[in-house]
Amino acid sequence: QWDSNSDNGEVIVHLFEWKWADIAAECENFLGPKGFAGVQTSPPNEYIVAMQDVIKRPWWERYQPVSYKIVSRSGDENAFKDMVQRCNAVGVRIYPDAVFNHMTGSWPSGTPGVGGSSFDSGSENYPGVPYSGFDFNDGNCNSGSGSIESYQDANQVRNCKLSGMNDLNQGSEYVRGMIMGYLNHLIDIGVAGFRVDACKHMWPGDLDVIFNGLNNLNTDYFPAGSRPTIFQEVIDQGGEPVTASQYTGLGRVTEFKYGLSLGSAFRGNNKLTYLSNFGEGWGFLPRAYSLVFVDNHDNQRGNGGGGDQILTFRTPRWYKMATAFTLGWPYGYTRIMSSYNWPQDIQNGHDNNDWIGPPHDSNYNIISPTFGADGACQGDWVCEHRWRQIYNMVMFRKVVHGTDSNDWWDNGNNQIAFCRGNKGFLAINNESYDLKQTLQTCLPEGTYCDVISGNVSGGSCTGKSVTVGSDGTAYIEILTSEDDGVLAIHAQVSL
Ligand code: LM2
Ligand code: CA
Repeated sequence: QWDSNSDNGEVIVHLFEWKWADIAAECENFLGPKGFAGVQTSPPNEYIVAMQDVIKRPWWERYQPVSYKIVSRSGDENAFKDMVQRCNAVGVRIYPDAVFNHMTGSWPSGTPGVGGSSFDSGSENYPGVPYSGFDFNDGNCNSGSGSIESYQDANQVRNCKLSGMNDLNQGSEYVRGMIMGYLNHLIDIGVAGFRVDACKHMWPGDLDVIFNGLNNLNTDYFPAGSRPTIFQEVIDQGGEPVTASQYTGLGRVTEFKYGLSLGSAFRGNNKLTYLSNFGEGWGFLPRAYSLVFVDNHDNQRGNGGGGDQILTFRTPRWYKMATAFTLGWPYGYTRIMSSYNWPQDIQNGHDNNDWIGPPHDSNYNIISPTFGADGACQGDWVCEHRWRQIYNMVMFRKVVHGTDSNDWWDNGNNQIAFCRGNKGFLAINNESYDLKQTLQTCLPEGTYCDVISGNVSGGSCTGKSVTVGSDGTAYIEILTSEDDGVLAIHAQVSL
C-alpha cells in the first residue's frame, strides 16, 4: 500500500524518541490543526537496555529487538494505545518503526530487555517471542565472518549479519508468523502502517508474503478494507546489486538520492536552476513510490548515506530553504525530521557522540518537550516541525495538493520560483545578492501573507505581504539581509 491512509495532510513527521504521551498531546495541540498527516514513531517493541562504560542508553538500542512486547523508553502498551486513539481522533495517523530484519547484537548474559525479558545472544535464544537458533540465517550466510562483508553480494546483504546482529530468516514460515503477529497487533490497536527498518537486508519475496498477511486497518478509524501503508527503508545511492526499485511493488521506498542531491545543491555544489526537473528527471524513483526527506535520524549523524552533503538543523538557513523546496515541490511523499540536539565530538570526520540518546533525567527517563511563548521547543528538543518556516509549508503542501508545478522561473543560477497550479507560489534566493523581480505567481488578484516570514494574525500579516495583480504577477523581494531565503504564498493566506 502506497497511500498514507490519511485525510489530514500530505506530510508525516518523525518524532524521533518522543514518548507516547507527548505524541498524543502533540497530535491534539499542534499536528492535527497544522495539517500533518501522521507521525513516524520510534520502535514500540522491547529492546536491549544498553549500558556500557561510555555509551549509556544510546538511541540505537531501540534497533536491537528482544521481543515484540509493546514496551519501550517511550512508554508501555497502554500509553501506546492511548496515543493511537487520540491521534486518530484528530486525523493524525501513527506509523511505528518496525524492526524485524534482526534481533540483538552480541551482549553479555544478563543484559536485560526494557520490559524485563531475558535473552541469550550467543545461542540466539529470545524466549520473549520466542525465537531460537533455528530461526536465524547463520546457515544461509556465505561470508567468512557471518557478517555482511561485501555490499556487492546481494546474498550477503540479505542473509548475513548487519552490524553483528542476529539475522532473522524471513524465509521461515514460523518467523514470518511471529512478525505478522506483532504487526497485526499494532494494526488492531489502530496504526495506519509502518516504517520498515532495514528492508535492503530482507528479500522482497519474503516481505511480500509478510505484507500480504497483514490485517486490514481497524474499522474504528479507517474505511473497511483499508490496507496498511508501507514505508520501506532501502539505502540505495547507486552502485550496488540491491536497489530501491526492487521494493517499489510492495509499498513506498525511501529515496536517499533526494536529500543528498538537495543538500549538495543548497550547499552550492550545484545550481538551483537544475531543480526544475527534480525527481524522475534526476533518476529518482517514480514519485508515486517514493518517500523523500532532507535528513533522517541516521544521516543527520553522518551515518547511513549522504555523507557531509546532508543538511540538518545545524545549518538552519539552508535547512529551511531545502525543506521549503521539498514541501513546495510536487515529487514524492514527504517526511519531516524532528530531532533532539546533542554535543557533537567530531574526530577525523566522525562524531564520537553520534550514539547519544534523547534528553533524559538522572534515571534515564526521557524528558518531555516544553514549549516557549512562540510555540518553539525549549532545551535540547529541536522540534524542526514547530519552526514556522516548516509547519507553514506543511499547510502549503496540503493546500496545493492535486496540482502540478508550472511557470518555473530562474535567474540561470541560484534564484528560482514556481507556481503550484493557481493555489500556491514559492520563490527561493540562494545567491549572495538580493532577489527583486516581478514574477508570475498564478494566484488570483489580491494581497497574500508570506508564510515564511510571518503568519496571518487577526486579519493582518506579521511578515511580508505580497500584492498580486489581475494578471497574476507580483513584485517579489527576498533580500540577503532577511532571516530566510524563501518566500511562499498560497490560496488560504489571502488577506
Ligand atoms: C537501520 N536501517 O536499516 C536504522 O535506520 C539504523 O538506525 C540502525 O542502526 C540499523 N538499520 C539497524 O537497525 C543503528 C545504529 C548502529 C547500531 C544499530 C543497532 O546506526 O550504530 O549498531 O542501530 O543498535 C550498534 C553499534 C555497533 C554494534 C551493534 C550491535 O553501533 O557497533 O555492532 O550495535 O551491538 C557490533
Ligand atoms: Ca537479513
